[in-house]
Amino acid sequence: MSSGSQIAILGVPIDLGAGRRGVDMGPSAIRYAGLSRRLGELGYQVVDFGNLTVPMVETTPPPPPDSRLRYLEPIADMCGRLARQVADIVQQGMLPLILGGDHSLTIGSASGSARQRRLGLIWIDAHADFNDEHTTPSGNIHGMPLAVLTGRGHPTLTGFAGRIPAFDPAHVVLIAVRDLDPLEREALRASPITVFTMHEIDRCGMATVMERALAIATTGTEGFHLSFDLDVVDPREAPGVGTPVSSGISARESHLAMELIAESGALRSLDVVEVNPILDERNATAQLAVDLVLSALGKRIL
Ligand code: EXY
Ligand code: MN
Ligand code: MN
Ligand code: MN
Repeated sequence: MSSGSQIAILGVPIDLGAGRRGVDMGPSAIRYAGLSRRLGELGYQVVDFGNLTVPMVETTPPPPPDSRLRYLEPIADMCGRLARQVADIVQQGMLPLILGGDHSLTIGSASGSARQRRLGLIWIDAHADFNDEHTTPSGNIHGMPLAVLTGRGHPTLTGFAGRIPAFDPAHVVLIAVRDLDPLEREALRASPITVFTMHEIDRCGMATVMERALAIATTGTEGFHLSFDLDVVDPREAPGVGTPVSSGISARESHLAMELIAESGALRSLDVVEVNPILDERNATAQLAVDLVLSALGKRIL
């Protein structure tokens, strides 16, 4: 992706997939932090498509208390519309930059980006998001998108890429995970997905992990989709997230990951999700999200 190319911004203020309200304000907080202006300063042409129309919790019938797929229908509808719009953006030769909103949206964004091409997937997140309706402890669909995209998901949520799975697990990498549910852990260990937990990052360093991850996501593919969940960053530096987990990666490690992604030249689409500005008095987390997007799109210190 070189500057001068066109970036298509699309907000998805969904929070039905999460267990806590607030991430629906993520797209506004990220725009407020100066995303378009700063992308323009980097030399990109920016087209802001506004926000996808999504249902609100206040106007959506609540799911049964014991539901293991909370808000399944409205989330599946959102994902279908999002996948179509992202596929159109790709067809127009622009790079999709999707702003969340909870992580369920990536079922649609990544599927839409992969519709006409075989992509790898790099998932940077404190969580694996690898639950399905049989393993979930919460029923929240933001804990399931990686399972759905790699073929383990409810039929209503799969197929938005025009094939199942949307991504070959052999080209999928999960980075910086540190919070796994017991049944989710078993499923992940049995999966071909490559997992670099916080332990591997501590032992080998982010540069080595990213070099290995980029090789997996780009060999035999036409590039990759990046899904970056802001809760991967240590909550002391990114407090404004929906599901904070202690002992995360630093903002600097996050920048290094994004700078190496930019250097690969293989980034085809990205989403930044789970920004919850009500938990953040200075909009610092949204500001970090913008800084990291710029690093992923080629901003250099020197
Ligand atoms: N693993 C837990 C669940 O499935 O409910 C928590 C998931 C949090 C997901 C956030 C978006 O990363
Ligand atoms: Mn996530
Ligand atoms: Mn997460
Ligand atoms: Mn292959």
